[in-house]
Amino acid sequence: MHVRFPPIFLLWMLFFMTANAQSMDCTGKLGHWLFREDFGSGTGHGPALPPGVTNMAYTPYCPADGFYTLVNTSEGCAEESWHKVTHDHTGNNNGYMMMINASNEPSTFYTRMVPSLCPATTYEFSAYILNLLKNTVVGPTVQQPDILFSIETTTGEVLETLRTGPIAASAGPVWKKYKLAFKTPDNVSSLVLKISNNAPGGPGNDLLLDDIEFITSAPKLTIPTAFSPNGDGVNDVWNVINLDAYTDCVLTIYDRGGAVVFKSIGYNTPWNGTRSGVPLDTGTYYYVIDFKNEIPRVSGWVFLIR
Ligand SMILES: [Ca+2]
Ligand SMILES: [Ca+2]
Ligand SMILES: [Ca+2]
Repeated sequence: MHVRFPPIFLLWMLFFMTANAQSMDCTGKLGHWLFREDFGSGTGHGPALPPGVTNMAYTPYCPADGFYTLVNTSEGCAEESWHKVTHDHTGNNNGYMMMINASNEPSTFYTRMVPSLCPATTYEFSAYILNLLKNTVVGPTVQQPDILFSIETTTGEVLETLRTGPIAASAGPVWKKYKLAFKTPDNVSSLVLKISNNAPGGPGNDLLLDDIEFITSAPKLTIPTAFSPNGDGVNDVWNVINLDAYTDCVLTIYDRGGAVVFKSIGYNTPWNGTRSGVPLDTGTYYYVIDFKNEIPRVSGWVFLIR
């Protein structure tokens, strides 16, 4: 392959690039979505959740206090005070979301075992919440949702929590993403997610929940834009931090003429500025990192200084 690249690399020289990508799973393969609850799709109200997932009561109608349902629209429910939400979080017109009208007592409204996690590994949990209440609904008794996400072991040990605080009502419908990172203990591969409402029911405290996800955490690459393989012991190799975690990745480095000067599967041995053992000249070189999965490629320029 022979490609000429524009000399825009100068702009990047003193900066570091970073890229988010997913980490390995237990077997050394790069990770994917581990768990996703999107509540399915269909017409009309969706079915009740499986036993044990919620302690709220199911209704195939607009939920009163203490009830939940699955809907693909909020149309027809409390239109005076609730936002009209005509599709789920991902924009799927038939996609369901969980519609919750909080119970009078604060309660855990979603509990789910998340199996098949790797021990001693960092994960990211996220979920989307929409406060159904219009901000024109005011009064001393009006409540806003105040949600607690809790990641626990199967024996109830709390690993990490995130509390939203009162989610302010807005003029129009707004999905808010909440996320937290946590690390599994050494010998733990199943966790429990609990989502609780800390505020009482009654007027307000009505919400939509959608797209609950667990993904392997993204070890951040730090990519130096320059290195100096001159044997002085300082920056003599191109040390792309965390790239060695991506054992399947393919790193290819080209000279300005587009010829391959270095290629590596994984990155156990950092590039030392040579081509087949012959030192390369001072100059800019172009790199492409292909993770060999759904993570987008990363590319850019690196400056070799002698
Ligand atoms: Ca959905
Ligand atoms: Ca309510
Ligand atoms: Ca050096």
